[in-house]
Amino acid sequence: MVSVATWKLPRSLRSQPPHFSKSQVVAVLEQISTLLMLDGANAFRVRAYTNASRVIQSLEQDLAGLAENGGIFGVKGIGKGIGGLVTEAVMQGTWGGLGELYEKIPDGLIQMLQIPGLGPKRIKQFHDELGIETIDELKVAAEDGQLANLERMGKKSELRVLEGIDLLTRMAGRRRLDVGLLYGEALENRLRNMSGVERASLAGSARRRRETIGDIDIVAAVKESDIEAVSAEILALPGIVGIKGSGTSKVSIILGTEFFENAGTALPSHSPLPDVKDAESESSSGNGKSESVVQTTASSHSIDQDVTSESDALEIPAASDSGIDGGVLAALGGEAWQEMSQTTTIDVQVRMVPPQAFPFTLAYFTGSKEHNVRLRQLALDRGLRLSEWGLSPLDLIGDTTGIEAAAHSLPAIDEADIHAHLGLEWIPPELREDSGEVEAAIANSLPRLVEPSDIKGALHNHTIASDGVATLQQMAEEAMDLGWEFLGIADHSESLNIGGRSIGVAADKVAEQSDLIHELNESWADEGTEFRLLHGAECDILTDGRLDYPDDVRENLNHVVGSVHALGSWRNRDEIENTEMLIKAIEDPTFTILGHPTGRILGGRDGFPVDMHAVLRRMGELNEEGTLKAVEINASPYRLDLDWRFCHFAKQQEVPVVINPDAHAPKGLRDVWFGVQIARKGWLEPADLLNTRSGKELEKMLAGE
Ligand code: DGT
Ligand code: CA
Ligand code: ZN
Repeated sequence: MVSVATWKLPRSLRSQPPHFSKSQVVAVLEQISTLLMLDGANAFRVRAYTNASRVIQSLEQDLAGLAENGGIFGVKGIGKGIGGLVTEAVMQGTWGGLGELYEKIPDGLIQMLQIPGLGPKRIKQFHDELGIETIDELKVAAEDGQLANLERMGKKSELRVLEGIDLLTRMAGRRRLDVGLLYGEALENRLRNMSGVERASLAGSARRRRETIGDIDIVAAVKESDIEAVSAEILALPGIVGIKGSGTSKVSIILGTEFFENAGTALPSHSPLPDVKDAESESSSGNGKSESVVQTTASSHSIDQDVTSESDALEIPAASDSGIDGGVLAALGGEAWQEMSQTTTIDVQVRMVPPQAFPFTLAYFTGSKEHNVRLRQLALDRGLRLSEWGLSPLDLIGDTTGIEAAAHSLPAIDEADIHAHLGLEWIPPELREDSGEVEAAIANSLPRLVEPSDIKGALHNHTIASDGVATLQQMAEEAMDLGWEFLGIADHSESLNIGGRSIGVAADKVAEQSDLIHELNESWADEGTEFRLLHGAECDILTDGRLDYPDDVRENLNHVVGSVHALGSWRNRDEIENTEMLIKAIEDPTFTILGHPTGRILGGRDGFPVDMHAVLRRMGELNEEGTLKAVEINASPYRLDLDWRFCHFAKQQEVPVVINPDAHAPKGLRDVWFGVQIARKGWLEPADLLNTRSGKELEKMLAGE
């Protein structure tokens, strides 16, 4: 169920002042004002804390200094009582009698604050009038119709509460890969910079690049004598909204968005895409306030100034003005979702292990479990015991286990050494799902996986002609900055409606866009720039399997991305019929690329039922007959559709795959990085993708030459 974020007063981890940082003090004051509201305190008292929190947040002077010399009492907006509280906290590390308030308010009420649209006042009302103390109780009461009868409520508000709970439940379980990596890599970097940490690496599903992440696993090499200090340093990180446990080898915490405040160099250091010029551009949607996990752009924008462009690698477009398309937002729950995404948290486990055990522990916690089981069996076949601590000959370890048995371990500096001891090539983490990688590693036939630097362009992107925010020229410039050779434009076809509004390009306007593209291409050719725009369209696949636009409109395009958008009808229809209709669309001679094949939105909605194997088999036949039919990996982290589980099958059927960012803004092009991760996870090599062709070659392929 819902990830539990209980509120606790922070404990000081220092032996002398300042005992707490400014952000810790600000967070506590903010929490007190909410707790007071839940407690029914008078409005003046509540406001005093809210104000104080804001005032201190924007203080230019050093808070520790002001607490020490009494200057805090002269700050406008800080009264005597709160001034005293802050002084005590900073100087002595205690919080007066506040503990009582924290104890008094039931955890369930705090958790209800995570329900979008629900504030302390309402929660208090439900508590006072119906005795509701948990989200589960609230849900029952709402389903029962009890909320509607309360004052200032009604059927509509009751429904909204239910929707909010539903949304929260869906989001609470797992996080999208981009969110997981943003947190995971930032934390990994922070750990690497801690003295006492010799090595640190992300493990678990995030390292394996699953499309969603349950919790973040990180392994750190720490000598026993340093464990206490490192634990303390981890627990003092900003943005910790809960501590689930802290022992001698493991720290389990819940991180919130404040983790990214002043993150500076802690942000991800690898550069997923070729270096790009700095991020001054359009999607700096300005509202630096709305830091949020899900809108990761926003959270990294506040720190853009002091980091290199490397960090925007993991950015996704802000949902507000430049970002995800309207359909995605609607599926996620619109504004309510945006609001909630700003308070989303993620669970993290950091495991500290002796340096010599590091590669073994990293391999173990990278998983997957199924993959681990295979490796352990392989070790046993060779008379070895593989564990998270080492790889030891059975005849030496006797009855000992765990770390004791590992005293006899074969040496390993990194995972490749472990795999070598087992007679394997090093297996990239993405492949460790026990889906044939062990056999391939034994046979020395692992694929040479595609890299972000292999990418030369992408084919499905939007401009202002439909629901994008940038012009052809702006999109092209961003593509060139990424070092690409081509960019395919595929604006929506005319019958597409979102929210009752047509957002597609009218059939009689398609030729205009064609002319513009032609002109741009000529000008680049004239100046000797090796770059071209390819003109396509994202044609709606209608429910009966026909494609939108008259035939002659489609015939004049470089490529046609066929996508299903009327998800409702397709989801309410049976799999066999969906499969037939999809295949009918694909068979249209103008059809080139199957866009977001199932329409799923991660954390939002499932795709429509379809026999993807049958679809890919048919596409394979059509390719064999000489017509190019490619399948898209939609690289938006909200979609990652085609699912990686079908990539290998597409490859076997010799269906070309194309990674498409479905960008609605220039920065959206960088989502291609996520598509590359999924392609790798699906065993794909550069030759399996259209993105790795030169612009010239691709143009010919699309023309059927
Ligand atoms: P998640 O967090 O649900 O997205 O998925 P993972 O893969 O990160 O799984 P998690 O966090 O439960 O555990 C991390 C890794 O630790 C997992 O991939 C493999 C390893 N592991 C955990 N439990 C077991 C186990 O019972 N047996 C074995 N062989 N490995 C395990
Ligand atoms: Ca995990
Ligand atoms: Zn699109």
